[in-house]
Formats: sequence, C-alpha cells, structure tokens
Amino acid sequence: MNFTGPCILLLFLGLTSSTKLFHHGRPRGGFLGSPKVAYEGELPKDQWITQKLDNFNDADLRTWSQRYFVNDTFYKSGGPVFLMIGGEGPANPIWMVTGTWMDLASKMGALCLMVEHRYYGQSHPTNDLSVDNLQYLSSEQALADLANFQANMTQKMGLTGNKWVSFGGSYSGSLSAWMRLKYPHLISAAVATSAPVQSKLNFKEYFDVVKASLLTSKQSATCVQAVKSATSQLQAALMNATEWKDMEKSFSLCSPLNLSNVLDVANFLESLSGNFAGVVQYNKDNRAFEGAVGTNITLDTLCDIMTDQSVGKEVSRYAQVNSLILKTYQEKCLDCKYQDMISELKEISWTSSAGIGGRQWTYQTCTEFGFFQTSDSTVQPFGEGFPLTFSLQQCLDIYGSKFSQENLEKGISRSNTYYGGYGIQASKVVYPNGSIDPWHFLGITKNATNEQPAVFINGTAHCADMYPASSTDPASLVKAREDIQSYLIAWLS
Ligand SMILES: *[C@@H]1O[C@H](CO)[C@@H](O)[C@H](O)[C@H]1NC(C)=O
Ligand SMILES: *[C@@H]1O[C@H](CO)[C@@H](O)[C@H](O)[C@H]1NC(C)=O
Ligand SMILES: *[C@@H]1O[C@H](CO)[C@@H](O)[C@H](O)[C@H]1NC(C)=O
Ligand SMILES: *[C@@H]1O[C@H](CO)[C@@H](O)[C@H](O)[C@H]1NC(C)=O
Ligand SMILES: *[C@@H]1O[C@H](CO)[C@@H](O)[C@H](O)[C@H]1NC(C)=O
Ligand SMILES: *[C@@H]1O[C@H](CO)[C@@H](O)[C@H](O)[C@H]1NC(C)=O
Ligand SMILES: *[C@@H]1O[C@H](CO)[C@@H](O)[C@H](O)[C@H]1NC(C)=O
Ligand SMILES: CC(=O)N[C@H]1CO[C@H](CO)[C@@H](O)[C@@H]1O
Repeated sequence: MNFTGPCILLLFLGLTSSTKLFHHGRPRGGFLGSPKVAYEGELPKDQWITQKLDNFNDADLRTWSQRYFVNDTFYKSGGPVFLMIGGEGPANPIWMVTGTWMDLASKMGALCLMVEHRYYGQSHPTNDLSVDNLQYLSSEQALADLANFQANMTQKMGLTGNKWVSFGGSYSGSLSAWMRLKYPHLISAAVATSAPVQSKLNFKEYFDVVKASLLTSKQSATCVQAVKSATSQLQAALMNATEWKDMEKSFSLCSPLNLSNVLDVANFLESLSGNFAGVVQYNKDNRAFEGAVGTNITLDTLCDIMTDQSVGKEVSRYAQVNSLILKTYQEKCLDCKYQDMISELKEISWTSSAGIGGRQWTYQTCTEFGFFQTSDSTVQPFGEGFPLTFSLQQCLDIYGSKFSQENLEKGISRSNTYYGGYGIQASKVVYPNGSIDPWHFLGITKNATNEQPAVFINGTAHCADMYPASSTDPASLVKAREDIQSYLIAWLS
C-alpha cells in the first residue's frame, strides 16, 4: 500500500505498499511513505486551504491547513467538477494525472480536485497524534471539511452552477457515497468504489471471501485444502516445542518466537494469513503506476506454491509463500513481536513510522468502524489463531483505558445509524465492486434503487475500476468502466 491515493486503501494502511491492508498489525515493509513513482511530467503542486479543527463547535476557533491538488487541463467552462476524496493515507498526486477518473475528466471536460483527508499525509490538524488530539479524527469531520472545501472553491474558482461529482475507493469510496448522502445540495453524483458502507466489529467474513477467491485460482479447491492443512500443521507444531524447533527457521523470523506469549503467536499467524489476503485484495490490479511492488504476484502464484508437492509438507509450502512475500518487499525477516508493533503504533509524533496513517487508521477502526479481519469464521482455511479478542487487545494497548469494546460497539452502531449501512438511501451513487475483493462483503452489491446501481466486476479485486486502463483488463472491467461513465453522463445531463 504504498500509499497511494484514494485506494490506499485499506492495507491498513493501504497505506504502504504492504500486503496488510486493512489488517491490523505492521504492514509489510513497515510503515512506508509514498513510493517514488515513475512519471516524466510535472505533477500538480501542493495547495492549502484553512479548515476548522472542530467543524461542529462554533466556539472553538482553532484552524489548520489541509492539502489539496488541482488539474484544470481538461476543464471546459461550466463542466463538472470531479472531487477525488483522500482516504487513510497520504494523497498521492500521481492520481492527478492518471487513473480512470482522469480519462472521464478528459471526455467530460471536468475540473479535477483531490483533497487529502484530515490527519493523513501532510494534513495535520493538531501538533501531534495524542489520544486527546485524535478526538477530531472522524468520518463526519472529514465530510464537513469537504463541504467547506466545496463552498470555498465554488467561490474562489467561480464554479457557481457547476455540478460536482465525488470519487473514492475503499474507505474514501464510503466517504464518496456519504458525501452525496449528507450534502446532496453540494454533490450531484458519486462513484463509491469498493466501499465498505456497513461498519462491523468482527469482519470475520473477510477470510471467507479470501477462500472463495482462492477457489477461483487454477488450482481451486486443492489450494484451499493445502492452506487448511498448512495452518493445522502449523498450529499443532506451535503446541510442541520440539516440532516447532524443526520448522521455525523456515519462517525467517527476526527473533525466536516465544510460544508462551499468545500475542506474539497470534501476530505471527495473522501475518501469515495476511500474505494471502494482501495478494487476493490486489490480485492483478494495475497498481504499478503508483509505485506498488509485488504486482506480478497473483493468486495463481501463491496457489502454485501451495500445491507443489516438491516443496514438502503443506506447512513448508506456507513458509515458502512467506519467503516469497518477504523477498518481494525486501524484508530480511518477519517481525512478529507484538510489543514492537504496539510501540510503533503508540508513537504520537507525525514523523514516526506509523504517523503517516497507521496510527490514525487504527484509531478509526477502534472508534468508528471495527472492520477487524479475524479468524473467527469456521469455514475459512486460515486456522483460528487471531480471534476478535486479539484485535480488541490492540486497541486497548495502543490507545489506553479510554478504549473499551462497549464504546467501540456504540461507535459502530452510531455509524450505521448515521449513514444507513447496507440500507443507505442516497441517489445517483454508483457502487462498483470486484467479485474477488473481500471488501465487497460490506458494500452495496445489489441495485438498491434505480439511482443507486451496483456494478459487479467479475474476477477483479479491490478498486480495480479506478486504476489506469490496461490492454490486459478483463472484459468485465472494461464494461464496468463504460457503465460507470454512462451513469455519470445520464445523471449530469
Ligand atoms: C476560503 O479559504 C481561504 C483560506 O484558505 C479564506 O481566506 C477564504 O476567505 C475562504 N473563502 C470562503 C468564501 O470561505
Ligand atoms: C492533468 O492531467 C493530464 C493527463 O495526465 C496531464 O497531461 C496534464 O499535464 C495535467 N495537468 C496539470 C495541470 O497537472
Ligand atoms: C512433539 O513432537 C515430537 C516430534 O514430532 C514427538 O516425538 C512428540 O511425541 C511430540 N510431543 C507431544 C507432547 O505431542
Ligand atoms: C515469553 O512470554 C511470556 C508470556 O508473555 C513471558 O512471561 C516470558 O517472559 C517470555 N519469555 C521470554 C524469553 O521473553
Ligand atoms: C516479479 O517481478 C520481480 C521483479 O521484476 C521478479 O524479481 C520476480 O521474480 C517476479 N515474481 C514472480 C512471481 O513472477
Ligand atoms: C442494475 O440496474 C441496471 C439499470 O439501472 C441494470 O442494467 C442492471 O442489470 C441491474 N443489475 C442488477 C444486478 O440487477
Ligand atoms: C465469472 O468469470 C468466470 C471465469 O471467467 C466464469 O466462469 C463465471 O461464470 C463468471 N461469473 C459470472 C457471474 O459472470
Ligand atoms: C460478489 C458479489 O457480491 N457480487 C455482486 C456485485 O454486484 C452485482 C450487481 O448488483 C451482483 O449481481 C453480484 O452478486
């Protein structure tokens, strides 16, 4: 997740180029910043707008500077204004010159704007990331920033009467739908790609979809069975020090695993399942333009290893998948020490490794959304090593005693009441979803009303429709882009 733009999405960080999207824990490669991207031309410069720290308290006059970008190359006077909403990581200006939305902008004569989400990247509302300061980090505050941005730009750039369309993917896809829902007088239509609109404490279905996706690989059920055998062999070995000694080396751990530390063991097992989740979530996505690495590793690559008997027992193949992922992200070893991960996420400085988004996104999951990708479903093949209690423990260890499961449950329930969850009632919002992306489970996948169409993309992963078109795109993806375009043209006419 190299962070990227809108579709950082989710790697917990979708943020880094890690395979850990939306996973708790330390992403592959650590908490990296935006990658260097290969673009010959000049990218739009950073611009700044003054925003209020607390949009909902008139007595609090504190302000801060929010970063945004403009590309007016395609704009034809009176044309639409496209607003790309930043998500849980730095806004990557590469999106200002490429991606499906830019193609649409050129066809529709649109002005393109992208706004970085408060608390991510360089948009710093407070002097640090203390728990007290994080109280102003919420989706509602972010939407209010966007509303103010809309009003300000309308005046500054003379856009009275122009129709605005919001775009986003993953968390920012939800924001895009919610923008149209809460500010329909400002935003005329929205594209909400791979948007998890339903908040959920225990997102155990995530790994069910990972399993379903493995079933679409060439090796199909053989691959799923091999993963299942690998995780049960591994869990058995973790209970037997002699057996574990024999296999420990194959997992390239940075330091020996302490078998009596349940949190280290859970972290280890979660990281290994994350090897699969990361590849599934971004399978074949055309992400190289934003600096993502490992884009040539697909479901078939992993399943080839899992079904290769010459590698040895299933658990040895599982270890080989891990070696491949470590090598791809140029990591020397797998760091599973729970305390190391927590220490990184407890740092409150903007310049700390998790300060570009990891600490902030984890905070949002621990207060508003849940989304914990646990091992609690009994039909998935990744074992039972990282239950809900493990995710909750992380919230508590990172944010302290202000966190409680009860408060989080109230926050999740409030999000669903406030936005509608699966029952969201907006209009002129299109919801693309990829059939193998685990996030579609929390999204709108059935036409809700005539004006809330779902676009189903058979065979694609997270946010596929947002990436630049490629000659290898499946027909379903080509068709999805056309459908999205037709909806927008119809809604704006
Ligand atoms: C827009 O924001 C700028 C500061 O970024 C401020 O100076 C200006 O007054 C604002 N304009 C409107 C119309 O709110
Ligand atoms: C806008 O994007 C187009 C398409 O990539 C690019 O050619 C142009 O230079 C960009 N304009 C600005 C102002 O960045
Ligand atoms: C642990 O594994 C070793 C080697 O496979 C085996 O000989 C031993 O019986 C096992 N111990 C237990 C308690 O299962
Ligand atoms: C292993 O973990 C247990 C439980 O957390 C702890 O008490 C013990 O000190 C740890 N051992 C080592 C060598 O770190
Ligand atoms: C992916 O590409 C990298 C760099 O181009 C290469 O070293 C690696 O072997 C490739 N991996 C696979 C699985 O094709
Ligand atoms: C959703 O509605 C569109 C027309 O608005 C239709 O073309 C499409 O087939 C519908 N999809 C489903 C799954 O019903
Ligand atoms: C999706 O694609 C697969 C493989 O191309 C095909 O077998 C399947 O029938 C398709 N499903 C739908 C719903 O179109
Ligand atoms: C996997 C999945 O949920 N796909 C759905 C995506 O949306 C289409 C269109 O509404 C549905 O038909 C699919 O079932």
